[in-house]
Amino acid sequence: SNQNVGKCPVGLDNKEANFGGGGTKNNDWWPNDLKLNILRQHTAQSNPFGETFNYAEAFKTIDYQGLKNDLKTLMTDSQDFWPADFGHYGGFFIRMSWHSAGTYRVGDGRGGGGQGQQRFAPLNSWPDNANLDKARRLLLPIKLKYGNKLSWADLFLLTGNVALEDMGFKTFGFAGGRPDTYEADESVYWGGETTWLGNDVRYSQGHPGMAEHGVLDGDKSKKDHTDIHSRDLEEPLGASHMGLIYVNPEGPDGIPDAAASAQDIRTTFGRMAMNDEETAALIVGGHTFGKTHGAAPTETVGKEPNAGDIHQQGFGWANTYKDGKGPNAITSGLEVTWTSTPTKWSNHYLEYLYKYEWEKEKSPAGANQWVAKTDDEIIPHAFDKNKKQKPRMLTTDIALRVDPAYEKITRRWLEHPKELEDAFARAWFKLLHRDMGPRTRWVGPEIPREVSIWEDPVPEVDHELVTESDITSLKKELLASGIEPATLITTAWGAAASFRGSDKRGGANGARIRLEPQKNWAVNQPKELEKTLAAIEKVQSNFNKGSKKVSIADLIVLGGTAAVEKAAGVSVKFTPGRTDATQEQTDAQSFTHLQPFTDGFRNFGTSTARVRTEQWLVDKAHLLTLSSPELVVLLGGLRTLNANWDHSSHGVLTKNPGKLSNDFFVNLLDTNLAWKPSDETNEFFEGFNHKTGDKWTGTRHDLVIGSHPELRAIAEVYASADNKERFTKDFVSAWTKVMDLDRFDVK
Ligand code: HEB
Repeated sequence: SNQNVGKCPVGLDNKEANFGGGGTKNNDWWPNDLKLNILRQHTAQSNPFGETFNYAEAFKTIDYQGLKNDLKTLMTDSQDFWPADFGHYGGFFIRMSWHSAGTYRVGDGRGGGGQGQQRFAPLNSWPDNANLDKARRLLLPIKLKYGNKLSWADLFLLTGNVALEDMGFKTFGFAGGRPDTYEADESVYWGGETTWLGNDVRYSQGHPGMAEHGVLDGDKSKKDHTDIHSRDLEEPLGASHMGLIYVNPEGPDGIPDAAASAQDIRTTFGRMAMNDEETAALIVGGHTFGKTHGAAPTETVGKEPNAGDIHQQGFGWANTYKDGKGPNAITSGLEVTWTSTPTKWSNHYLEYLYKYEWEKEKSPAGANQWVAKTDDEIIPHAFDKNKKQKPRMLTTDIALRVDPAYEKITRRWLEHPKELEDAFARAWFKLLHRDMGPRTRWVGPEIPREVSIWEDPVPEVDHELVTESDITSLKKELLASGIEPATLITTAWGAAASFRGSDKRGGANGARIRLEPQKNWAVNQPKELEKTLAAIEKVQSNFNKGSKKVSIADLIVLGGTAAVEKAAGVSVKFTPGRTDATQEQTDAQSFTHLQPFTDGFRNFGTSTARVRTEQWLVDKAHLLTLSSPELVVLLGGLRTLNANWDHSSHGVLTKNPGKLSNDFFVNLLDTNLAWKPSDETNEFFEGFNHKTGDKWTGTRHDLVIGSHPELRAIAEVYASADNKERFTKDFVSAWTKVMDLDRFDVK
């Protein structure tokens, strides 16, 4: 039924079609071309609400209790198109929520449930998300009823929470406020593989998958598969295979080795910001509910939604095995029900995990799974009240018993179920909210009072804010503090530009640039930073002697802003109200993920094994939520401000360093200027202007502005004779934008 997939109905291949964006494109001709598309995603062009709609405000007015009641009713309101196992959709919906949030990864803060991306490819079609198209469709009436006040993003996560509550589990709370996006998020690197469930690329830098170690073909000459313990998953990926949220349930690369599987679990859940205890709690808690689906061999299952036929209306995985649903459903191809009460919270999962010994078996679909060595038939059948079965587990479940660290934790919970409840409630809440950013973004009546360390909390403002005249005198003092203006600028930039729009962590608020680990990052030049901070602290202590107070965080930003103002000759907006976090309020380990490998704006860093310098630049700009004009104007402007991280003159294409001007663009575009690589790394360049005699040096960060056609087109605008004012205005507004990226308290 799917032989038409990818083919044009009138016989033309898509690439030949010359309407609606068809045809062979730049991306086909030059696959390695630098792409800027991620800098123009999710604009008013794709969003039916345009620019002005404030979703969080809308959510505040929702009938929250009514919504929760509707969700509870739906839990047991089995629908013919996809009947509920055991008469309750709870397990199914928990899986939907978990898969929504579980794509989050600490490395770049991308993925996660914050934008409703499960509606779009590739996630809507990932093998691991099989049949969740039905879960989302079950929610459609509720989405349409609550409309603008309820995003899909919030709905996916709230539904899992309500499912837990309806099955007798007390959750830690819930916060709404996640606005939907209306196009696929292209910024997430899911891996380099071209096949579903492949993992040939993500491990090729370190240790490869098990197949290459000879485990699959029994080739003893290859390394032993215990080597998997050291296999090295590419950053920032969070899953062991393309198209999985985390790990293969059958074991690494499908091999039912529970101990090796524990290693993959530890790595991938670690990338999800979960420690051993949180990881075990999530798996135990989650698999207390529901079942897996593998009624028969998977050959009868059709294409995923994104490859489906037009008449399927967004549904995929059509299954022709009998009626293809209910007892005949095929999702993962595994056929396991963990507990005797799959629609009620209990400690049965751990009770059975330890009560029984387990042996390998094949599911009806031929997948590796485990069955208890017992005659106890205590597990209900999802649709036949008269049928009973033996307890079963996945390889990844057995991992919680065979791995010594997980075993210690789970045995404790076996004896102390209350501790499991507490751990699962907290880990589940963290899973759903980890990428929401500060509490000031959270809305709804169920926000927990207790503040968790992973929120990166900052203290509340407990003092009157500085006035305009205070600001004026503080600026003078900062500029007279003995710190170079360029250093005030790089310090403010270093603080503010640690922000990532992906998970809304980092930023200047909290002044965490003073704390571990940020104060020791190479990009922040630790020795110089210490001196700068000491000078700023002096300004603070002078000021705070009076009746008023100012925070270091505000002063760091104000110092940079004062220096920009002086260099630009125009006034630059400053919004006070930041506060200073303590080291105790800072999870130093989790902040290591924010450390930049490169920062093109400060001309820091070069290509890494798989990412070219200029790709890092675009990536950084994306994390700073910059458009391509903002990228260009900031980079060029900062060069004339002499704001390189190491005070080098790379890209400082001006005779007046320290004065804000469009000289960078004017000189870069001068046709008399010729560049050549200054060494074999192809990272550093020397330029000679044979007309003026000027000699410059530059990096790939600088030269890409002149070589990439779209960046160059923007540079031409800022180099134009009539655009000096526009340049200054755009630079200043981009600067202010970066300084205030984390100011959700005033947005
Ligand atoms: Fe899970 C289901 C795997 C974790 C929750 N899971 C499931 C399945 C599988 C899995 C394969 C089946 C699907 C079908 O349907 O067929 N998981 C898994 C793995 C892991 C996990 C491998 C890692 C180790 N889970 C998890 C978590 C959670 C969960 C963490 C939460 C928290 N799941 C779940 C649920 C279910 C599942 C609830 C059921 C669903 C239904 O019922 O439908």
